[in-house]
Amino acid sequence: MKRRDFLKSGIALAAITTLNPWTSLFGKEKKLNDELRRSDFGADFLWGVATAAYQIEGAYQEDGKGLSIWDTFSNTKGKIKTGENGNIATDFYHLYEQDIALLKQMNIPNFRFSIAWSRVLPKGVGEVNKKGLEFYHKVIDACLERGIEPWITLYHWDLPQALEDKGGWINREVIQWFKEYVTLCIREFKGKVKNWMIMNEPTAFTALGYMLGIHAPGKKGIDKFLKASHHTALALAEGGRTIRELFPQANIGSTFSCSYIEPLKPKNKHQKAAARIEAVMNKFFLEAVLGRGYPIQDFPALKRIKKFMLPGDEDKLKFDLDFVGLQNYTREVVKYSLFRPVIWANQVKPQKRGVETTEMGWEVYPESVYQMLKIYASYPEIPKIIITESGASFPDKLEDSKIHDEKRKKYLQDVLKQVLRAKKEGVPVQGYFIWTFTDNFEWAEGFRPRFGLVYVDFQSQKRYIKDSGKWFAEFLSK
Ligand code: GCO
Repeated sequence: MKRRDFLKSGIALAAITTLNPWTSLFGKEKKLNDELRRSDFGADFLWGVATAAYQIEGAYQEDGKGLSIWDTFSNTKGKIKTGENGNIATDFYHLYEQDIALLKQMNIPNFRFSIAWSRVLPKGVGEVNKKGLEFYHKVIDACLERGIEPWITLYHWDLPQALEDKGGWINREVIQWFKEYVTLCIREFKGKVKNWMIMNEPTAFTALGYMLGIHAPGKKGIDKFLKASHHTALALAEGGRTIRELFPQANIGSTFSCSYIEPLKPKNKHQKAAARIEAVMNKFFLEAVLGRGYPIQDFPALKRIKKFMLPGDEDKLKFDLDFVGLQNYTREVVKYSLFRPVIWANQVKPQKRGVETTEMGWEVYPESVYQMLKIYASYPEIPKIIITESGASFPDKLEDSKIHDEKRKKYLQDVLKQVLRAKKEGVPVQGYFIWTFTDNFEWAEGFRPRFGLVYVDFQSQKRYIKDSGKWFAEFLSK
């Protein structure tokens, strides 16, 4: 049955059940075809929204904050597609109280945000900026006063520029620098915050920032990427050990980007191409922290990373996370390609496949999250999965102070059905955070792609809850 017919038959069934005295018999079917319910996921399931400091805070030079690589990058001509920058972003630095009140109004019980390293340590190491720490205390307190649980990401891509000037992730000393920063944050906030994520999507920031040069700091080259990646993987595990040592009761995770990857056709050359892409996109950092090493078997060219490894490093890559943060937006279809050396693989763009896409050009494919949950669940080392990001950008139109974002609402509902499907099959998925709370600065894309449940007029900084946000608030209220 086609999807649309399936929905139609659901409506018919629902109509019958309201007339029929045997309603309870139909209860199950009705539920399947009807709206989702929060209770379907169980009382302990975590619900939240996710954000990142650079994308929302603004105040990029206020109260002693040092510059980060994203401040430099977005203020460099030609780096951001729209010519915009994140200097003001959604001005969360000044509007946090109002935004957190809005979270409460929308019944959102968990709030994921990140700390800007250069706000608390302007030079990355050394002198501490008290005002920076104060700001995060205020944000945390504003959450706790309203019964909202804070979830903090320590590194969401905004490396202090002062550290980049010394080589950034390419300099092995970064492991020590990161440890110093983690130590400061944990000591400062452990009395108030239990949930910590060490890093956000290491694959994305190393590949986009150190291989392709399209994100900060704009560096290019395979060796730069591999070196930065190895140091990132070591810093991730070292960060985890540091938190554990200072705060044994902490709930420690890290977040990973992943896309369900399928070969164009079931032919050996395409399957092998898909495996190489999967090794880089999905497995690299995840398998390293799980103690499996780098996925060199799937992609032999990755063995070049060994050049940057010292004796003992293999063991240092492992850390036992309490939860793995799964972040999924789409799937990729991959084929063998003669024209892309080293990886010998190419993505078959959704536009070529004639499928529906989001404003980011990503295929709308909610089942990807189900497939990825099943894949994560097949690693015995993963104790618990939390979806720490999931969402979609579609063009939004503000009309009469309203935004009828049907596509986003449907996308989120379809994804949640897939999450529930996996959960019912025994996948240990225990939470779902929507990317994102308010529209914000979408990195090199500028402000154009809007992912929020809440619309932001970037001129006036006024917020309007979109229909998707109203639906989520209502869903959470039951
Ligand atoms: C990422 C980041 C977010 C993005 C989101 C939409 O995954 O890239 O965590 O900062 O804004 O994914 O692209």
